[in-house]
Amino acid sequence: MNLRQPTGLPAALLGVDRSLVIGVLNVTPDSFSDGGKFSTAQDAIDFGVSLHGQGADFIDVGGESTRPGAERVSVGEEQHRVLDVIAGLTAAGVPSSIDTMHASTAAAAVAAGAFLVNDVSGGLADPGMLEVIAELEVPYVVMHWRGHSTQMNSMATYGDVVAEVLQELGTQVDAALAAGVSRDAIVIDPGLGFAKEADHNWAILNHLQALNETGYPVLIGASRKRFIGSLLSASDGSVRPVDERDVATDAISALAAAAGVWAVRVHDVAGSVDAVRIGGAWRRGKS
Ligand code: PMM
Repeated sequence: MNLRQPTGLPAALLGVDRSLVIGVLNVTPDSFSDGGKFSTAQDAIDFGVSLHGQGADFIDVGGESTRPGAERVSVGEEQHRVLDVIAGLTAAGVPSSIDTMHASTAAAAVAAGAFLVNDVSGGLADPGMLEVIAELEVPYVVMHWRGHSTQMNSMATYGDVVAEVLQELGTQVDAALAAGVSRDAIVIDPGLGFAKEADHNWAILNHLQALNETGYPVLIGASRKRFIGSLLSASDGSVRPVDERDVATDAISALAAAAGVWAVRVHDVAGSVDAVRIGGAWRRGKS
């Protein structure tokens, strides 16, 4: 099927001919769907190992919540949360990535065994990030981003959201290339829910082909997000609760895989593992 892949993947992932499933492991007290879940690093490691056992290709470890309104955490606190977890996953043979906007956390996480840096600010939050990524020579997720969680809701204004996200992502990618990041290491992500209202997210999902046409592997993070909950509101108008959004997330994983994305980032791994296989067969027209 020849889905695009960044360079620098662990050997076990190189030959995988379907969209990858990334398991979310937030070691935070306040993430919107899974905050406060672990009381020790070992609990978090065990959960990551179990997600891998369910078929996650790798585990994305984050120590700073990015839910709308979230306050920043210090670099020290972030590293205290994530580094032992990454080291533990690495020791258990589970590939991991680090979800961080801090260059020093990216470097420390890679030293602890992470093979990819997932930066939801796409290089915009920490002026040192792009140089560090260029030095580390790891795959790097550049996500479309307009501002921090405390302010991003007020930044969700677009004329043509697809064109503007592509154009702004292009600027972020150009900055990464100018800093020496290899073109082949870059993954792009439209940043669903980040400075985007529900219909902005749906418009982007309706145009995944335009993201693919950039030539970069595409990552989609829709899992359990509010735009799913609001679409599936009950007749009394109440938004579908976060823990009842996994079937809908699986549907998005199938459709994203059918559109040829490189990876989906999800909380419910087992459902999306099935979903990307369905989407892959749909795309190929054969099993
Ligand atoms: N979303 C969240 C966190 N990290 N990373 C990428 N690349 N793309 C996303 O859409 C994304 C992300 C927020 O969701 P969470 O709090 O459930 O992790």
